[in-house]
Order: sequence, then C-alpha cells, then structure tokens
Amino acid sequence: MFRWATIAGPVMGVVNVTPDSFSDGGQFLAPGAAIAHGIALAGAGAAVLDIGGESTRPGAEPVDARTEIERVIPVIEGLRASIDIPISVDTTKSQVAVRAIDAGATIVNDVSAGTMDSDMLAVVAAAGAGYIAMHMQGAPRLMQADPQYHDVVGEVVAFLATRLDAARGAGIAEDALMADPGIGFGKTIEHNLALLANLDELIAGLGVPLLVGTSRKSFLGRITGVEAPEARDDATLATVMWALERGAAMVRVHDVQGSVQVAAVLGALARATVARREAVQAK
Ligand code: PMM
Repeated sequence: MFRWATIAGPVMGVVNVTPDSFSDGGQFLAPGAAIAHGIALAGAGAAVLDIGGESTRPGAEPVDARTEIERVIPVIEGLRASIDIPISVDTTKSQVAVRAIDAGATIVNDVSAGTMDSDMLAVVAAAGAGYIAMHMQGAPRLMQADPQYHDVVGEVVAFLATRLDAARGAGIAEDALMADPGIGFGKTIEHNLALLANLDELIAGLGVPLLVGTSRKSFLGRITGVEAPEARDDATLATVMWALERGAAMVRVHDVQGSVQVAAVLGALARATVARREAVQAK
C-alpha cells in the first residue's frame, strides 16, 4: 500500500515522453533518453519521478491509450530497473494506469481527478496506489480559451473536495491521497496568482497534502518577460520557495537540482527558527 508519508522529500521531477509538451517536448521521446534523464533527476535529489506520455499543454490534441502506453511503459520499466524512488504516471486513462502500475509505478497523477475515465478511481484503489487529484477547468485543447470563475480559490477547493470524496468512496486510502490546484489548467494569470496567494486556504480546506506545479509555466513568462520555457527555472524557484514555505507538501518541477537546494535551505532555516524559539522559552 502506497502512503505519502513514506516519500523522502518534497520534489517531484518531470519526465515527459511526448513530442509536444510545452516545457521539454521532444527532448525525451526516445526511451533511452527519457530513462537517462529520469536517472539524472533522481541523482539530483528528486523524491518522485512523474512520467507522462500525453501533453497537457494548452491546445494539445489528446492521444489514444495505446500511444501513451507505448511511450511510458518502456521508460517506467527502465527506471524501475535502475533506481528505487517511487514513480508516478501522469495519465487520465485507467488503461494506461493499469499498465504503468504493472510496470512498477506506485502513484497515479491524474490531471482530470477521475473525471475523464470512470474506471480510474477503482483501478487506483484496487492497486493500493497513491493518487493525485488535480483541478482543471475544461480540457487541454480549449482550457485557456476563456477561463471563468466567480471565486477561483473557493471553486477549486470545492471541486477537489468532491473529487477526493469520490476517491475515498472508491476505496483509495486517506493517506494515499494528494490534491493539486492545477496551475495553468484553465486559468488566467490572475487565477494562478490567486491560487498561489491562498495556498493556506487550499491546504486547510482539503485536509490532504498539496502538490503545486508551476514549473516553466506561461504565467511566469508573462510576469518576467522570459519567452523560452526552459529559461524560466529561476522564476520557477521563486514559486517553489513560496509554495513550500506556505505548506505545500510537494512541488512538480523540471529543474530538480534548484528545487532540492531551495528545500534544503528552507529546512535549515526552519530548524534554526525552532531552535531559537526553544532557547528563548528555556530562559
Ligand atoms: N502540469 C503539467 C502536467 N501534469 N500534473 C500535476 N499534478 N500538476 C501540474 O501542475 C501538471 C501536471 C504540465 O506541465 P508539463 O507539460 O511541463 O509536464
């Protein structure tokens, strides 16, 4: 049985086995390249590797389960044979999840929170796998056309709370659940910033660990003026520090090394803060 409490650190490294992801599309489509990249991310301190075979970039066309399986399974098998950190599969399809779990994945990262495949939650429950439920408005092809909310924080909390209940109802264990506000998924820059500014509300409202995925996303380009996604790792680090400081349990990033260093320094500062407080109280 998978439990988030057993995960060794707060950084999830991304391995996209797709020709068209916005951040690293085409770089790791060959299984050997994807496996080598995953091993490097594990060496840099990733606590989990997230393997995806379908791009969810705005405007992306869906791919069928067979294509996704052909892309991710050799990579999961190759990584399982070489490293022993947990592997998650980034998919909305239960068929892909089943095959990925057979190949050694122990977590399913579902950007649809179980809304795109009615078998997904039962498959995850039966396998005793971890489950990440993410919020998205619409589907990737059209999600950025004109996203609308009355109260983005409240609506994301309400949606995720409902989907977490559905996951519990399907038999997924409480301590195997994680939630994600889905930064960039059917959201304007203002929506993304409102969610990041109110992470405490999300955490308090959901009662499960929170994952935050800002890495290289376009709102960072809008804020900084940096066009190329792969040049947005410094901007990403500002959000990683922000999210971890405000209680996020995990960040999903491409540049693992930077985030691992941020997390290590934050941890040292937190310990020094506690030590100082205890010293003052002991006086
Ligand atoms: N973002 C992307 C893909 N999958 N999964 C979760 N849980 N959270 C995210 O924010 C998220 C995701 C898109 O980014 P990529 O194309 O660089 O992987």
